[in-house]
Amino acid sequence: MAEMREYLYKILVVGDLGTGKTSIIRRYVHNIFSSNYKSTIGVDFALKVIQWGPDIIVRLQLWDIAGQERFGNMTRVYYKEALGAIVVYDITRPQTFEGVTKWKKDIDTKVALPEAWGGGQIPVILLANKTDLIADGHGQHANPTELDQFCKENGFLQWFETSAKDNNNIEEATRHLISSILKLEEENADNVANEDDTLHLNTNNQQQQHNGGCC
Ligand code: G3D
Ligand code: MG
Repeated sequence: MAEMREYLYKILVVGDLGTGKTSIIRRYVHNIFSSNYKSTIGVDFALKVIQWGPDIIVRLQLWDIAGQERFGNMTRVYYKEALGAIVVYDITRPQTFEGVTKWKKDIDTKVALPEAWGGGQIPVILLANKTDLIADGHGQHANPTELDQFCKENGFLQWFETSAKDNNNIEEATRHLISSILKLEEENADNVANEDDTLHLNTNNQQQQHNGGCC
C-alpha cells in the first residue's frame, strides 16, 4: 500500500469588503450560508481537511481578512508562507473588480513560492461571486473571452463564477487551486528543504472541520 502523505497549505482569501469572502469560506468549510454574520476586526482562519485520492490528505488553512480590507492591502506577515490565494469580487458591484488587480499586486509583491520550489508567484484564482443575484436583475455574467484574457494578463490561474448563497462552484474552484499546488509539490518532490511549506502556526484559534463531521 502507498504511504499516506499529508500536506498543510495556507490559502489567502482577499478582495474588497462585502464581496463574500467570509461567506465563501463558511460555505466551503461548514456548508452554511448566513446573511447575518458579523465580522470582527482582525484575521480569522478555518481549516478544511480533504481526502485527496487514496494516499493524500490536504489540510487547507483558509485565511480570512476581517475588517482590514478597507486599507486595500495586508502586511507581509499576513501573506507569509501562503501557497495559494483566492481573490473575490462581487459581480453586482463593478468597483470591486477594480480592486482585483490591486489585491493581486499585493499578493505578488508580498509572498512567493518557497525557494525549494524555485520561488515565483503563488497560484491565485479569481472568483466572480454572487451570481445568484443575476436572476434578480443584479449584475451580469462575466464575458468568458474577456475574463480569460484578464487572467492571462494578470497572472491568475483561472476564474470561476460562484455563489456562496447557492453553493455554486466553490468546491470546483478550490479543487482547481489545490490541484495546481499539488502539481508544484510533485514537480519539486526531489528538492530538499521542504520544511519551507510546513506551517508553524498557533492552532488555538482554528475551527476544524473534517468533511462534514464537527470535531
Ligand atoms: P466579506 O467577508 O468579503 O466582507 P461577506 O463579505 O461574506 O461578509 O458578505 C457580504 C454580504 O454579501 C453579506 O450580506 C453576505 O450575506 C452577502 N453575500 C455573500 N456571498 C453572497 C452570494 O453568493 N450571494 C448573495 N446573494 N449574497 C452574498 P449582508 O446582508 O449580511 O451584508
Ligand atoms: Mg469578511
